Amino acid sequence: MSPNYQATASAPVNIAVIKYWGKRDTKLILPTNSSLSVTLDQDHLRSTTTSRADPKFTQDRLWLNGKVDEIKPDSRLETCITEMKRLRKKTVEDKDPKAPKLSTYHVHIASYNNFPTAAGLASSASGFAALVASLSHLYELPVDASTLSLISRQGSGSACRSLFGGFVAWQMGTKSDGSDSLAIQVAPESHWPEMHALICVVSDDKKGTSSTSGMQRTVETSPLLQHRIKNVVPERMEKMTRAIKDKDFDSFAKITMADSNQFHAVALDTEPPIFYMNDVSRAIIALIVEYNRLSRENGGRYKAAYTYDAGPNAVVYAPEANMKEIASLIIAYFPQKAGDFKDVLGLFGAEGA
Ligand code: 2P0
Repeated sequence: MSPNYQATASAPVNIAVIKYWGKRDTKLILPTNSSLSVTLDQDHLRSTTTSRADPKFTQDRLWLNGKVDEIKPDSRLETCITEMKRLRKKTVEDKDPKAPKLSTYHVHIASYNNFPTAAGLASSASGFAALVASLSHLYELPVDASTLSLISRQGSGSACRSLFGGFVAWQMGTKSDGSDSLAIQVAPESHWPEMHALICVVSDDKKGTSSTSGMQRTVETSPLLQHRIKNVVPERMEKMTRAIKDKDFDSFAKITMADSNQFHAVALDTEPPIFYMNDVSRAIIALIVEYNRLSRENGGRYKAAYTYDAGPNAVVYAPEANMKEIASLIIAYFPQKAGDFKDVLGLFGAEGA
């Protein structure tokens, strides 16, 4: 009987507070700017992936939410699997002649998301992070999460950030081979446990313009993106890193909302224009703006920060103490079915990654 080579890992979604939008290399997935995100710790928003290697398998195969998904030649999936096998050979088999030659076996991979895919909830981020984390366990790779992020990045850019918990930066890097375009942890979740996120599912329909094609249209046509890349993001990355290290929610909130606004502005500046937010998204912005204005007018501080990705759903970051009030306000103004709002308690990273 042959030994059982199998491993399971899970990874959560991350929501950027400084947005990635645009590639300078579409094959290697190298971004036009650095980005920074918060990894959400919640059972509702995770991908869980099991990988198995067996000399009897005749090809690599993938099941996504129980359905066979073709691994096309030269696809992002194939690239990630090939790169993981290469890393197994280089870091384990070449060093120890007795190590099983798992890099020569085909793999079967089964992955599940427990939330709607492609609704602007970053399913590709958690999906590719869980895939790479599970293969890393299977292959017992002696490498750190930043090294794995170089590979998950080639599955989906934002996936490099989901290999860490807490507050995570994707450093864009400058090299043309992508070897310095990786994720690092700015601070673990335990650094700022009061930070919570409320996900407001405005719509779980599939989005109209995919991030991959939308962002390249922006690169090709938006003059505003060039301004953002050169003059805006580098300073924001520094200020946001400082805000997180200092647990300065006022600065965190200001930069988060400004960066969400500018991301949607560059989408609108694209030819033809891209609209991700809808009327409900904009009404939630108005509510958070008013909530902050009332607090600040009375000598208080920012109490909440909204951010929107490539879809209409709102994510509201706030100190835990404000969350009940914010959820009540949103439910009062936007009556919904129970379960549409998910208070994401705490922050957490890919298990064992
Ligand atoms: C982000 N988004 O930083 C930004 C904000 C959407 C808006 O990363 O082509 O799915 O696979 O690298 O990672 C969505 O882009 O695109 C994204 P690919 P990805 O989270």
